[in-house]
Amino acid sequence: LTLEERLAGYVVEGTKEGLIPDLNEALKTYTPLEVINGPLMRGMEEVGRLFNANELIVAEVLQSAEVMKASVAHLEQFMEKSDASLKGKILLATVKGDVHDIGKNLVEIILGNNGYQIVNLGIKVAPEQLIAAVRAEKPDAIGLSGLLVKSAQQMVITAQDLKAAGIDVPILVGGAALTRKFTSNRIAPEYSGLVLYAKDAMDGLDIANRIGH
Ligand code: B1M
Repeated sequence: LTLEERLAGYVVEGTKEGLIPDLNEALKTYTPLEVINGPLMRGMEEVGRLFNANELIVAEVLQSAEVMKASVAHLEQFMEKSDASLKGKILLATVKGDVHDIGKNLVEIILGNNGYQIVNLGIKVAPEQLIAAVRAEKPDAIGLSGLLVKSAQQMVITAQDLKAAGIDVPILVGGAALTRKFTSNRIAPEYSGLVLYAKDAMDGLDIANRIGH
């Protein structure tokens, strides 16, 4: 197997045996983000496909998630960090009903390494919890993540609840179940502030940088 195939394979198989040496090997050719967005994400896509086809059970998908998390944790130390002064504070949350947090935590790393102060509220964050956090933290933006189809709908509800609470801080949304179109047609009309869609964590950073200017 090639190095790239082995890296995807660790995620698919849910095994860490040999993972770290291969990640280090990959860093000779690729940047940490290229390793994540390339072979590791391809592995995750395959996990999603196999799970959909009933060829993997949830416990196995969890092991794959562990491998992804361990890889990201290892690669993080090699990522470029900007020493720019603080650009702003961002609250991050996976929406109510959704436990997927690998993408959100990647967003935390990328934004955190690039001058943002991140308050990560975790998973299954209900609108009332988010509203309380916005009042306490006074963030410059709110980042919402969700991977389930029902999470896209939950983002609409969350936007409505934030608006009803008088909040108009820019919202950055992302996650596999969302699209730019859904964001502009369904979420944005329910909110009084900006609602922006990010397709991945780097896109999220670009958008956060634009909000600030
Ligand atoms: Co779940 N799951 N899962 N799962 N899981 C999906 C999402 C699914 C597509 C798999 C499938 O069926 N093919 C499917 C959703 C179906 C749907 O609604 N259409 C699914 C399902 C059904 C479920 C359960 C319901 C299964 C069950 O219990 N029967 C259950 C749901 C529980 C719940 O949430 N209430 C469940 C559970 C789990 C695990 C716990 C086992 C595990 C999650 C572990 C964890 O996160 N700690 C898991 C996993 C790992 C997946 C897949 C395989 C991989 C997700 C992932 O981590 N990808 C996923 C299938 C897939 O996506 N291939 C699947 C890697 C990650 C880096 O990508 O999060 O998309 P992602 O983030 C990307 C972008 O989306 C974006 O940036 C990142 C890349 O840079 N992004 C943002 C994300 N958030 C952002 C926020 C931003 C900006 C960008 O700004 C704020």
